Amino acid sequence: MSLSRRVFLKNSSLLSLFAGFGVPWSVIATEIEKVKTGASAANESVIRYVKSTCAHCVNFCGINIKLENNIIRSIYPDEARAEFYNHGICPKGVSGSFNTYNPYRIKTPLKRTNPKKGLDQDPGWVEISWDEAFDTITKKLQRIREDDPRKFVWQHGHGKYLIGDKFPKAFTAAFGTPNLVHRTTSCEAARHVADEITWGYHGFLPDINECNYLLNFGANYFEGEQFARWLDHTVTDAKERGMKVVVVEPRLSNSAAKANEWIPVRPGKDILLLLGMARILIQENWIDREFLTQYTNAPNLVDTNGEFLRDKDGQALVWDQVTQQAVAFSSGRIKPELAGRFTHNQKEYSTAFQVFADSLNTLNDKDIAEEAGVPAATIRRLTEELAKQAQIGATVVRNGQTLRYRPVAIHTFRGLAAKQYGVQNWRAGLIVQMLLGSIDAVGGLNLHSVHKKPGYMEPAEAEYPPTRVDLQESIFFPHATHNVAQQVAKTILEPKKYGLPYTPEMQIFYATNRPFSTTDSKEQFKSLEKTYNVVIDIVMSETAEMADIVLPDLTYLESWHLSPTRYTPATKHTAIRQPVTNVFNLPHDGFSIIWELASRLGLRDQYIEQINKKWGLKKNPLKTGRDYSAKEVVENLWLEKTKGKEFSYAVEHGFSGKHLSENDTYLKGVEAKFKGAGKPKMQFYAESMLGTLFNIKETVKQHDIKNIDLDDYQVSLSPLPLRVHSMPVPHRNKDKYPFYIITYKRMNRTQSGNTAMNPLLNALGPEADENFVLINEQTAIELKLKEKDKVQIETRVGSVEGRVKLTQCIRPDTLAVSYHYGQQSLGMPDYARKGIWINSILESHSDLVSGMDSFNDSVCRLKKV
Ligand SMILES: Nc1nc2c(c(=O)[nH]1)N[C@H]1C(S)=C(S)[C@@H](COP(=O)(O)OP(=O)(O)OC[C@H]3O[C@@H](n4cnc5c(=O)[nH]c(N)nc54)[C@H](O)[C@@H]3O)O[C@H]1N2
Ligand SMILES: Nc1nc2c(c(=O)[nH]1)N[C@H]1C(S)=C(S)[C@@H](COP(=O)(O)OP(=O)(O)OC[C@H]3O[C@@H](n4cnc5c(=O)[nH]c(N)nc54)[C@H](O)[C@@H]3O)O[C@H]1N2
Ligand code: SF4
Ligand SMILES: [Mo]
Repeated sequence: MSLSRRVFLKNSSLLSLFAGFGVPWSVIATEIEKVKTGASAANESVIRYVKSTCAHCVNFCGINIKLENNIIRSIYPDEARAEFYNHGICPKGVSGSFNTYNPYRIKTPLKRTNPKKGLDQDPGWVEISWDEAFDTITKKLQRIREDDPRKFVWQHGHGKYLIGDKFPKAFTAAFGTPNLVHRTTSCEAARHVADEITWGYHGFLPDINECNYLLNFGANYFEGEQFARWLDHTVTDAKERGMKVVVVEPRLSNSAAKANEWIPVRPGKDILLLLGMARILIQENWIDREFLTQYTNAPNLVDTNGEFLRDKDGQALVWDQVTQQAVAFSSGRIKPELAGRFTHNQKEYSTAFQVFADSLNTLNDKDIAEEAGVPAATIRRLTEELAKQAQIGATVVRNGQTLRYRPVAIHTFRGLAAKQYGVQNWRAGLIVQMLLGSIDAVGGLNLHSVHKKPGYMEPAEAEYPPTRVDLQESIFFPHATHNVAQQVAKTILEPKKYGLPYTPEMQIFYATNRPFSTTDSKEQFKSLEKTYNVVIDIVMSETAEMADIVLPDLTYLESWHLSPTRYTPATKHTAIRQPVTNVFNLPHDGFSIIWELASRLGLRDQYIEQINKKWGLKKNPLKTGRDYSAKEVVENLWLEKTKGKEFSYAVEHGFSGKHLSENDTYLKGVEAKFKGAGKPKMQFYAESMLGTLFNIKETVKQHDIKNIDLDDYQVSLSPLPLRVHSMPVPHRNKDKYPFYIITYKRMNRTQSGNTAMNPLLNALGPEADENFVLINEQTAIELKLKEKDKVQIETRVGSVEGRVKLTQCIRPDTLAVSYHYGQQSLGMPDYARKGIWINSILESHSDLVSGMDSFNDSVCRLKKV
C-alpha cells in the first residue's frame, strides 16, 4: 500500500504544486493537455486509456479508464457504448478506483485463531501464506468429498458477476455437490418466477423508445440503476417527447420525483390497485379480446375445483362459438369464447377469464381505495388513461412489417417482488398487461427469451427429501429456480426439520455478504458458527469476520473476465473486463483460486470439461491436461461468443455491439411461441400451480410431513392473484405496530457495504454519510419528534436506533430506512461503521412459491430515545 501511495504522490506532484500555489485552472488545464499529448518534457507522464467494463454493481456499464504512468486517474463512460446501452456512468463507477486503492483491502490470506465465532468476537487473525491457505482448504475439501460431497456449500453474490457463475458451477459439478447458492431470492427472484410460470422464461423491459405511458411500481432506476443505466436515460428522453410516467410507491423515490405523477400506495397493497384496475378494464370492456383468446389460456374451461376441462389426451378445452361445444383449440376454424359459463356433460364450467372476473366482483372500489390508500377516483382515472393510451387493436408498420401497437407498459423491479407474495404481485401486473394486450407489442412490455424453458409452466415436482441445502424446487419452495439464498442458514441450523439427509460442514463464500444482506440477519449469522467457512472478498465484510480462512481477491479493475452484459429491447453486445493495475501485487483472483483448488483436489480435467459444458464451448473449447490463465480463458470465451472476432478487437474496444431487427425484437417472442391455434398459451390462469399443490399434498401424506401448513401453500399457489396476497404475515398482526417499514437503495452506495470505505462516496456530507429513519413531517409533529431526534424502531424480531429525517415525501403510516449502512465488522475502520443495520430487524417470511425473501413486509413501532 505505502509503495503505491508514494508512486501516486510522485506522479501527481505537478498538479498538486499548481493547485497549492493557487494557479488558475486554465493554466492547469493547459498543463494537463501537455501531459496528455506527452508534450511536457519535465514530467514524462505516459497517459493511456483502456476500455473495460464496470463491475462495481450489476449494471456492467462500459468504461474508459484513464491511466497516468499506470495509475488510474479517472474513469469515464465509454462513449462508444451509448448507442447500445449505457450513457454515462454513476458516482460509484466514477470513483471505483477508490475501492481498488482502498488501504483497508485484504492483502494476504488470513487464518482465524479464536475458535469462537460471532460478530462480537475478535477472530484473532494471523497472516498465512497462499500455500498454507490452499493446503488447509484442500485438505478440508478432500475429507468432505470422500465422506459426502453434498456437505460442501458454495455461496456467491456479486461473485457471480465478477467471473460469471459458470466457473463456480463447473467447480461444484466436478466436486459433486448440488449446493451452489446465488442471491436472487434476496434480490428479485419473485419477479422471475412469476414470469416463468406465466410465459416460460424470465426477464422483461418496457419498450421505452416506443412507449407513451409507463406505470412503474417502484422500480427506482434513478437511484438503484438498472440495465446499465439504459432505463434512466431512455425514460428521460421519452418523457421529453411526451411519454407520461406514473410511479406507484410508498416513498417519493428519485424516480417518483422525476415522474409526472406519484401514487403513494400503502406498502404491499399494490396488488389491490392492480386488481382494482383489472376490474374496471373488464367492466368497461377495455380489453384486448383478440390477445386474450389467441395468446393466453384465458378462454380455457375451468371446473368447480379450479382445474381445466381436458380431453383424453390431456388437451385443455375451450368453448367454440361456432359449434357451441367444448373442444381443443387445435385449428383456426375454432373461435374460443373468452367469457361465460357453459355446460358440458351435465357439468358447469366457466372460462378462466370468467373465473378471474368473478373473483374481482368480490372486491369493491371503496374497499380497494381504503386498503391501498389510493382514492377510488385516482384508480379509475389511471385505468382510463392506461386503456386510452393502449390503443387496443392498433397496429403499426415498421420496416415493412405490420406489428401490434400498444404503447403502454407496467414495470417493476423489487417494488413488487421483494415480498412474501412477490410472485402473485407481479402475476397481477402481467395479467393487467394481458388484458391490455401490451405484452411484446411495440411500446409495450418486451419479454426476454419467451418459452425458452416450457417446463417452468408445468406443475413443480416438489421433491422430498430435498436434494439441496437451500430447498430449491423441494416441497418447501416448489417453483424456486433461482436458489433460496436466505434458506441455507435456516437449514444448517435445523437440517432435520426439513428432512435434509446430510448436514453441511463447510462453506465457501465468494463475494457475498450473505447473512448481512438477508432479512432477520442476526439469525443468519448463527449458522456460520456451525460450519467451516472460507470467505473470498476484497474487504473484511461481516461474513469475512465469521470465516476460518479469508482469501483476498483482485478487484474488477485488476482482473480479466468476459463481462456479463445487459441487453435492451433493440440491442445486445459482448464485452470484456481487463485489468489496468494490481495495487497490492496479489497473485490470485476468484478465477485462479478456483483453478488452484480444482488442481490440488486432482479435479482439474473434470473441471475443464465442466467449463466447456457450462459455457457451451463448441468451436473454442479448453483443452484438458494443461492450465489456463484468466486471460487465455477470456479469449476463448470471446471467440466463441462473437463467432471468431479477433481478440485484439476486444482489448482495444472492450466490447462488440449489435442492433436487433424488428423481427428479433417483436416477432420472436409471444407472436412466435403462443399465437393462434395448436400453440401453447401464456398462463393467464396458472393452473400449473394447482398441480404443484396436488403434488405437495401427496408428498405430505406419503412421508407424513408435519411442519408443512397446507393452508399457507394453498394461498401462495393460487392460480390467480387475490386480495389475500396483499396481507403478508406481519400485516395480519399490525395492532401493536402502527407503522409499515420499507427499505430502498441509494445512488451513492452499493449493496451491503463495500462503498462504506470509499472516501469519495463516504464523505458526501451528512445526508449521504449514513442512513436515517425517513418519516412523514405530520407524523413526526404528532409524535413530537424534531429533525435528527434519536429514535428506536422495534419490530417483532428486534430493535435498532437511528435519527429521524422529516419529509413530506413518504406516506404518514410508513417509515423508510435505506440499505447499505450499519456495518458491524471489526475489520472495517470506524468511519465505515455508521448508520442503521436495517436487515437485523426485518421479519423473514419467504414466498413459498419462489423462495423470495420478504424485505418490505415488516411493521414496527417507533419511540424517541
Ligand atoms: N434491506 C435491504 N436488503 C437488501 C436489499 C435492499 O434493497 N434492502 N437489496 C438486496 C439485493 S437487490 C441484493 S442483490 C443483495 C446483495 O447481497 P450480497 O450478494 O450479499 O451482496 P453484497 O452485500 O454487495 O456483498 C458482496 C460482497 O462482495 C464483496 N466484493 C465486492 N467486490 C469484490 C471483488 O472484486 N471480489 C470479491 N471477492 N469480493 C468483492 C463486497 O465487499 C461484499 O462483501 O442484498 C439484498 N438485501
Ligand atoms: N446505487 C445502486 N444501484 C443499484 C444497486 C445498489 O446497490 N446501489 N443494486 C442493484 C441491484 S442488485 C438491484 S436488484 C437493483 C434494484 O433496483 P430497485 O428494485 O429499483 O431498487 P430497490 O431500492 O431495491 O427497491 C425499489 C423501491 O421499492 C420501493 N418499495 C418498497 N416497498 C414497496 C411497496 O410495497 N410497493 C412499491 N410499489 N414499492 C415499494 C422502495 O421505496 C424502493 O424505492 O438495483 C441495482 N442498482
Ligand atoms: S451503474 Fe453500476 S456498473 Fe454502471 S457505472 Fe455505476 S457502479 Fe458501475
Ligand atoms: Mo439485487
